[in-house]
Amino acid sequence: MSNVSKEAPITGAAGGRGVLSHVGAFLVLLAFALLAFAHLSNATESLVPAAAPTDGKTVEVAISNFTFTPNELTIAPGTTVKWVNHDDIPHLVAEKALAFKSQALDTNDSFSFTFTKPGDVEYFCVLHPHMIGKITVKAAAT
Ligand SMILES: [Cu+2]
Repeated sequence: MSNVSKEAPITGAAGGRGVLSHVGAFLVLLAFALLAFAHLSNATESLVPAAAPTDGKTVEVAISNFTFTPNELTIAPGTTVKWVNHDDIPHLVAEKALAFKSQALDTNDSFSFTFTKPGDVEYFCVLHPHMIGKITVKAAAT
């Protein structure tokens, strides 16, 4: 009877694993830090003029915290702008020279106006005249 002895498998690499898992943990932490930073950057985004002209569509302007958002807007002729009041107090949207004027808008009330003529339109809140906004009506480039 022969006693065959098998050699144990070599487990030399085991020593290095601790270091690798430390590096891995560091990378995970770094990824979280980057994500958190990206999130903070988004939170500081401000009132940017809204994007592409739309034709024959309705674009919404939110009234929130005594601010029109977006407060500058470029649209194509034929676009309807719909103001929606998200505040707990009434607001009243009017063109600077009163070319249009809403009723007093309670919470979640809205007012819509369709802009047909190219040009700049400035508007404000009659109840809070420091609330202002601007709409540029401009035909899309062809
Ligand atoms: Cu107001």
